[in-house]
Amino acid sequence: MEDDEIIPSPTPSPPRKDEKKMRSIKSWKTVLVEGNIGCGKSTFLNYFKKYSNVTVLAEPVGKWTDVMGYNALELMYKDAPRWSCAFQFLVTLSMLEHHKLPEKPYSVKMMERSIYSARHCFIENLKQNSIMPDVDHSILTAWHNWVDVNEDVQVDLIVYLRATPEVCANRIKTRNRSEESGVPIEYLKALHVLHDDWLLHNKRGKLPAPVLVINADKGLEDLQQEIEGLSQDILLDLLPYRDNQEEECR
Ligand code: TTP
Ligand code: MG
Repeated sequence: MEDDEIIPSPTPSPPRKDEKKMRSIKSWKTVLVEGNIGCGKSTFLNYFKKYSNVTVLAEPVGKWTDVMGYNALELMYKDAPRWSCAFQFLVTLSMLEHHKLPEKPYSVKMMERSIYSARHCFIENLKQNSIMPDVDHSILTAWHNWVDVNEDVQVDLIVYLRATPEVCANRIKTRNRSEESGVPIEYLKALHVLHDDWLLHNKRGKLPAPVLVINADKGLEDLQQEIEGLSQDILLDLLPYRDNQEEECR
């Protein structure tokens, strides 16, 4: 039996009226920044903070390390079979909060990660290695299926910062987040394969948006020029949306 069949998916409800309207006059876009732990997502996002029409939504790791005084990230690393389900619910909630933040007209929302990488990389890894109990996985999957069907999560571009696991391991070591001190290279290798399967090889179903792959083995400082060009593309690309809206207003 497929996991997805264990708990039946809910009946889809029609999109809300205002969501329909927003879609027809879309003047904003959402960009996801994805890639392995330590590949440089936060550094990449920081670069875009200087643009007034870009809203940068960094991953709220601080919230995950203090849930009413409990460090959920640390608990997950110390005892994944016990805590990974709770932790992944927390991650998914954080991501959904970011996906659903109201958009500003003529702006770009850039998010570190998404509900998609939580599902297709981290939860998938926990399942493939039988770390998360089946019942936990089934409930989490049912919840993700419900979101897929009922929430209007729009994405326009995925930037995949692709770095080799060894480079990520070095960066994790340098930044020294205490919870990650025991992260083994095998874990990074497994996540690397899962990111590739999802974003390069289309093994996890239809992608929500086109993927732009950046070789992140080079330090992002060395990629400055490439990122500069990319930022112009991302920002200028809003113009067609603006034209569409003007057309509709006529
Ligand atoms: P990342 O989401 O990869 O963020 P990062 O800040 O480490 O990446 P970068 O250096 O590129 O900015 O991981 C944050 C931590 O949360 C990491 O220890 C892995 C963990 N995590 C999960 O366990 N499950 C998840 O679904 C996600 C998104 C993160
Ligand atoms: Mg980060």
